[in-house]
Amino acid sequence: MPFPKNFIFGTATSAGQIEGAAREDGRTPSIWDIFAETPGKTFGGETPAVACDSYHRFFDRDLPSLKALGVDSYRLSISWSRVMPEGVGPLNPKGVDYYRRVFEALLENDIIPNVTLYHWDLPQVLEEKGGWRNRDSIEWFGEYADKMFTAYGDIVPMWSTVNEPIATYVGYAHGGFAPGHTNEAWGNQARHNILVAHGKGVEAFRAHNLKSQIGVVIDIWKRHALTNFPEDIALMIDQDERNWKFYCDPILAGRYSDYILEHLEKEGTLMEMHPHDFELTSQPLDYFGLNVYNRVPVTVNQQAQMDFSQGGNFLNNRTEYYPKAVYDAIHLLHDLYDIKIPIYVTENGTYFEGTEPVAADGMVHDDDRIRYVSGFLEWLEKAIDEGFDVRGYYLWSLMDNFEWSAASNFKFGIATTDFATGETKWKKSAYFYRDFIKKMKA
Ligand code: IFM
Repeated sequence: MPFPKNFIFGTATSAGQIEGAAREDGRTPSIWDIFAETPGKTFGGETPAVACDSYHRFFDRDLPSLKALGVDSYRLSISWSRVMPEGVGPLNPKGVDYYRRVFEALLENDIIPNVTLYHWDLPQVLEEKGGWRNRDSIEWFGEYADKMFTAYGDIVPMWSTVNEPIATYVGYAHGGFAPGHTNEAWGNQARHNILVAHGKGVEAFRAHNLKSQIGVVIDIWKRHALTNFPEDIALMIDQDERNWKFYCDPILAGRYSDYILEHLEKEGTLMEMHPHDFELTSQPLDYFGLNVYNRVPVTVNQQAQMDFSQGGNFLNNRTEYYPKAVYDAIHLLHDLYDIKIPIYVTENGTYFEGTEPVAADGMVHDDDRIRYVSGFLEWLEKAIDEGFDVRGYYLWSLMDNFEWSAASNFKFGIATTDFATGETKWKKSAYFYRDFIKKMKA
């Protein structure tokens, strides 16, 4: 059976990865601007100062590309420090006006703006006050969210609070992401606080009595034990608990698991939690945003782990080709949480590492990406056929962009971006996606 006629096909990006104009028109730096300016933190020392220059090129380049693709929706995010340069307090009229023009232009072209409030780019001024590890961040985010609902509540039909809160943990516990701290307890506190902040955002949304919808975006990378040995099963359980379950449990079940509470307590990294926190984390949502890229095979056998990338069903970037990941994740949300709200696949895509070869016809023939996306769409269709309520799919990403620490080296786009000129050019996968959408709508 084909996708339902009202199924939403879209593409996704985020402010910090595409906008550039990092210090223009009143914007102050985000944690990613500062982190990337620190030597050794990103590929080639690249920063998001210019990125795809979408702040200047949205109307003449990105919007026409979205129209030509025929997407129903565009998922993008607001740069907090562009609209609120001090993180809290007064709004920046130039920043606020920019997004209003973007959202209006999308709507005029029948493209639904699906707007994420926080996609990893905390204002640096707030990081200087402790950032996400400071419980005040819950109030800061609540204020920001409230002001965005006042500014755009009349025109934005779909909102999400935060994108992939695991990135906050990585940024405070492991150092690979901004702000670059390496303290496990900080990481746990930061990820707890952002989950409560998410709830504060939902609460603010409800207070506005809007007709639009609000959700959250969580990435599920299900672990699979490579063998049935108890050690591998235990590792799988442990990693599932510390990864996607850490976020899904408080949001969908209103609590952390006993496993995680006991382990963090033992490890001395348990976060400060207040009784009201879980009422906030589990605020009713209108939809669940699922980011799904792959599964993660695990084993205690180091040799097997190393060998894992040497054979089998792999893409050119040596990641496993496992499109059933989307079907598994949808099942898991039902089996584990009995989820009753619609699911949107808010991100799915793959990357090329390095310089993608351009063929004699001048085009990037990214057949691996087409294979990957087709596979995921097939499994998604199967889930829908089986009766699961999935209403949309967003391909990551509209164009090559600033892939965080990997900067321009990991290319997730269905269009190339010339970072020197700001020119973008469709890859073969963009034509594929355009034709696929057309066929589904026919
Ligand atoms: O580019 C990121 C995005 O910002 C969050 N989800 C995963 C993507 C690919 O790594």
